[in-house]
Amino acid sequence: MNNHFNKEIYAKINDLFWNDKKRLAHVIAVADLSFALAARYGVNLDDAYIAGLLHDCAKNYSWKELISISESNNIPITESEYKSPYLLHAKVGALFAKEKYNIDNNDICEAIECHTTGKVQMSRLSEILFIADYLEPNRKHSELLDELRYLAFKDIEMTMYIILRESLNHLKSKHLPIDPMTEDTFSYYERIIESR
Ligand code: DGI
Ligand code: FE
Ligand code: FE
Repeated sequence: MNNHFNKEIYAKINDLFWNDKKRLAHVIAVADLSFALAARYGVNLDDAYIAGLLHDCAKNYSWKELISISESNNIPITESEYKSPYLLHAKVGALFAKEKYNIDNNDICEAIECHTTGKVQMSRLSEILFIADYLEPNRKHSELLDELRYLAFKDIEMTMYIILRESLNHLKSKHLPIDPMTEDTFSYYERIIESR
């Protein structure tokens, strides 16, 4: 019988977030939703579950720490990441997945690396993680969430398009700096939707 529950990584993530039960609940929920979406879209189930558990493994670092870890590991920092260093938790998370959690799987690391801004030509696994991060059941930041929770299982590209559109609108309304990667990813899905 197949057992997709990864005890070792689950235990490490429990230890990592021992004093942040909300974050722990979030990553477990992202893993569960990623697993379900992976089943729907024919993506490796273990990769999706592990990517979900690990995607925020660098979230508990300060902005200063994220910058210094990036610098000392030759992770290039963009202008936008200097303005909003929390964005680096995605790139640093991918590094930690490899080095601290021994994930020797580029698909998982790539999905973690682009889980906050997205990127042009994302893999299905990356799309799944991005969507699960936005839609997991603990999230309540948008009126559209329930509609998107149904849509995610029907039309993954349209779901990406709407999430990116909503995120950009949110960032603009709060006058937050926008990472060019987020804009490029939005334009990429906009083109896909328009060319249908
Ligand atoms: O780590 P999580 O909170 O679970 O989720 P996440 O990694 O998707 O990060 C969400 C935050 O990232 C949210 O507050 C919006 C922000 N974000 C996404 N794209 C951009 C961005 N922030 C800036 N400044 N610019 C972006 O383009
Ligand atoms: Fe994150
Ligand atoms: Fe997250």
